[in-house]
Amino acid sequence: MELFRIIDANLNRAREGIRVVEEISRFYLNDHDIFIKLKGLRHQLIEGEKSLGICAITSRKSGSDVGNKPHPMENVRGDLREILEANANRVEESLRVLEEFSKIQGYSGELFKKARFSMYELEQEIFLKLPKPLDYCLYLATDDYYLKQGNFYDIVEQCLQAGVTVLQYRAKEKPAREMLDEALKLRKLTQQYNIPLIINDRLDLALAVDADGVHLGQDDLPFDIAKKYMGEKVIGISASSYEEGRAALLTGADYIGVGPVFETPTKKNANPICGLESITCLRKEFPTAKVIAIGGINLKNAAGVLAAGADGLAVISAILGSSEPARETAAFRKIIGQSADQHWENIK
Ligand code: TZP
Ligand code: MG
Repeated sequence: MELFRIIDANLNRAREGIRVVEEISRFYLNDHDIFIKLKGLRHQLIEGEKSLGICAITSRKSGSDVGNKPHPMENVRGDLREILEANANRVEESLRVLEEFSKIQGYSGELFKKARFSMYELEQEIFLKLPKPLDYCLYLATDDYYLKQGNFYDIVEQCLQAGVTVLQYRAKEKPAREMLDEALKLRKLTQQYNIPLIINDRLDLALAVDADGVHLGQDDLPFDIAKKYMGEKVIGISASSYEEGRAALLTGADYIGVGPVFETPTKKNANPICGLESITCLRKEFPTAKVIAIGGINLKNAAGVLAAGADGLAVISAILGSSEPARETAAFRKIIGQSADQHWENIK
């Protein structure tokens, strides 16, 4: 019975989707109200099946279902919002199918329609409660040399306006007080533009200025200690090879900065260049990890770095050393946009 197979498949799909969303509300949000509403929705489906007066499971033929192969994108979920979106869509679509086909069975489908609208609302409610994932695509870091320039903060502001998505305060060889002053200025600017601020090396400073995250090198405080103080804030780790990157991701780093990928004029005593291969290997092994490339990145090599699998470009001199930093920033964003379009084309 084709009709019953459709109803069975969509009841299952809706139940499964609701269950996934339920787990987000229960374990990530600890939100009892939403959890109960979702549970109620699942029970409504049982009522719906009863109203149809059928026992859909008897018509199931999963093995011979021509549509039982998963879509390749089902294996890729970057964050909680993507899981929510995919599963809420699944529920909403299934409910629509149930509504339509139950009419053939002589049932109004009203219950499924109501459930669908409840799901739209719940999806939005949960979405707004989930933490916004960081966009690492253009990660600008500072350096002592540029910090000394008289118009430094104006330049940073222009870059934030032109499309920098994360700012890292990175300064070496400076008294803590001076670093605090500089970091506070950047904190103010980044808050104004709603851009996350990450502090390099120093956990104490990250906490002192209430930064969005800290970036730790291999010789800085270990991840576990930083985690104790940073809680849900971002912890990034530097990696100069595939092995270091892998270890950092397995430890729990929110993102890794891999490099130097090319020769860099900025970092003294930098590790030997690690090339793009390490990025490609890390991307293959950790499809959803945030892998940011650093070291010698410029407008000429940016597209290649992204094609190798980087989620973001961490840049110092190409932007801050440019005669027109804002224009350079915008040019980076253009390349990043084109690479993203290309990426989706390749997946299609
Ligand atoms: N870590 C590895 S390379 C590097 C850091 C901090 C410097 C990157 O600067 P630039 O000017 O973008 O090469
Ligand atoms: Mg460091």
